[in-house]
Amino acid sequence: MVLEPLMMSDNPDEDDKTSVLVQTRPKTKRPPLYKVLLLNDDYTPMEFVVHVLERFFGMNHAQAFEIMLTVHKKGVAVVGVFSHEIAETKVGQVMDFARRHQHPLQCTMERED
Ligand code: TYC
Repeated sequence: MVLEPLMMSDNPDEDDKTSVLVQTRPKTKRPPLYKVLLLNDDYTPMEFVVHVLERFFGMNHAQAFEIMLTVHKKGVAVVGVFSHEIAETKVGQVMDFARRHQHPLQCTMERED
């Protein structure tokens, strides 16, 4: 009977084909953030938009009025940045509130890069 020699290298990692990835940096990846956007339209009253910004985005009257005017003039503005879950909740609250008052106000969310 001939016995094949069992070869083993000095480096134990070369013997089995499974390998372990060495973690170089500690993984501290933060979850993505989402911008909540308010869109302009021709019908929603300005006071209603100001109220929405005060009620759902915690703005004071002056801040809310300023952001409302930005949307009115530019067509869109970021009204807040949140986690995915909070952003979805805000969008839902605004869309629901606008629909209940029969205003065409649109609110969307967009992932931050
Ligand atoms: N453009 C609307 C008006 O003139 C006001 C408005 C502002 C509507 C912001 C929507 O997101 C909006 N009545």
